[in-house]
Amino acid sequence: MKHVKQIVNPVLAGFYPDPSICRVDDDFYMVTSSFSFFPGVPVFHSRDLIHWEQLGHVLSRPEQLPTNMRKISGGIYAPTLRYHDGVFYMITTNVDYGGDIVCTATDPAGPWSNPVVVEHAPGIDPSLFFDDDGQCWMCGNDWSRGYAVIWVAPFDVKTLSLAGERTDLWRGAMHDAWAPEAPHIYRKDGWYYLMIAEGGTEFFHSVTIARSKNITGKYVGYRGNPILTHRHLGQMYPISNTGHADLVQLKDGSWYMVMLASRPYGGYHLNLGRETFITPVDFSGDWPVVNPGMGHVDFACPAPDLPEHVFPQEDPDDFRAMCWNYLGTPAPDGDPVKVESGNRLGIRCTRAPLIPSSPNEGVEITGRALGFYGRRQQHMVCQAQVKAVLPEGPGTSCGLVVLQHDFASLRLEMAWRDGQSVVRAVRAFRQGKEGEWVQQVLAEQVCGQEEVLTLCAQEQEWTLSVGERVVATANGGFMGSESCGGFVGAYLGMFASGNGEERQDYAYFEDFTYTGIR
Ligand code: 6LW
Repeated sequence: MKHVKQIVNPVLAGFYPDPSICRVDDDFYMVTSSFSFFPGVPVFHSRDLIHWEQLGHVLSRPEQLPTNMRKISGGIYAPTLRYHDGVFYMITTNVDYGGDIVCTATDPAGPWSNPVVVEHAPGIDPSLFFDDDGQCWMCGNDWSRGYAVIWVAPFDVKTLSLAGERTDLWRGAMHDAWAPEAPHIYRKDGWYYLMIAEGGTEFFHSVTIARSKNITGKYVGYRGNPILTHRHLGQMYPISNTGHADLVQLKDGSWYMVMLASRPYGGYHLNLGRETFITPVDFSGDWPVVNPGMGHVDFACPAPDLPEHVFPQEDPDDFRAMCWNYLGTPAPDGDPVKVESGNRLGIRCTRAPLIPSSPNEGVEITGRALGFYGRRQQHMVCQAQVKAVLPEGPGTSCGLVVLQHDFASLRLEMAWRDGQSVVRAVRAFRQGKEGEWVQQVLAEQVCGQEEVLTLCAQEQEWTLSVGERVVATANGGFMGSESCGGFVGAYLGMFASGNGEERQDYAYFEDFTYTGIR
């Protein structure tokens, strides 16, 4: 019996939503959304769809990625990655600065060009399609008329601009479908296939498809829509929210689909955010059949018949690794973070507090990065630990945080009280969907100026410790994106702040470790 190699899902664990994939000969490349985190749009590479390495980021220079650090789910929405005639194209939307933008590169590892704004392109989720005659087309969704519709227009790859009128193509499979978005066009057997997401990126997410003999329509929906959803499996099914998919055809003619999905745990809580999954597709007939014989995404699926290619992996605990992000855009020299070595960094005590006390505090601080440096939480059972050194002087604070949103985080914060250094366990949350933002001190203890801080999660049960002492425990369910909204996933990171005063003092952090169990 021939051993069939397996792909283990998620192939990108943690906050890696809205995946887009393309193939160039024997190499697969994939990008995901990144919102207000910097660098933006991570780029991944595989040769077997099993093993993936990160090559870098498309938006790796501050001038490429203006963001507002107080709009964590703003910035970069869904990207599309395509290749044509020696050039890679990444098109996405910076919802806070410019709208739809395109970057190009001849090497997906970079350098990538500075973004070019696509003028007069409405909506989000732009995609590019190169037809057999070399004509490029751009599609996206448009909400400007009070309802959402998928559109297409000719695109000039020399000027990176729209080169003709937009044509409305489809409003989705369901009557009055909610949020038709994430369009991609494919050409097969003389047909143009338009695959989209609809139902919204949460529990009702789905993938639907239509086709036409002409790229500008008329598109007719597949009677078997949706071709993928998990909404009928219930909220406790271990893989949820499947949608926002992209297809890739292999050299042997077979097809695979990448998509976002979430893993609820400790109840319907999506703390890890939307992750990247993959599954085979039978597209040998008129319409694609996702994971034939099963019809939904699973934690393992048959890998393609390709030689396995394992990549050397970076040490993710090394502060220079590509998994580390700022929230907001740093200065060209990296301020407010200075990475001194793989296991030591300083974070300057900037004016902005880690967590604002209200939605309006600090929003004017744009074009800056928060005094924060973090990496995605990728496991339900995990631990983050770091040695922290609190800077001198009243008003400074620093620590270790698990952050989902301005109003959804748990932190261990070292600070000064009456000349004495103390450590607080603080739960920041919002009272209901629209309520006030609260920072609840769960416990406070005297501590030294240098301490080892630990955040440990057993699913939704968090333990916050200093050295060998447990400071507090808390349930993390409130940090699920289903509860606090937004499009990101939890980060584990270090922070420092001058709490309203811009200071040149630095907090220092050493020997960070992240241990992920499952
Ligand atoms: C993405 C769109 C979506 O652009 O969320 O809800 C946006 N659906 O497809 C951010 O992930």
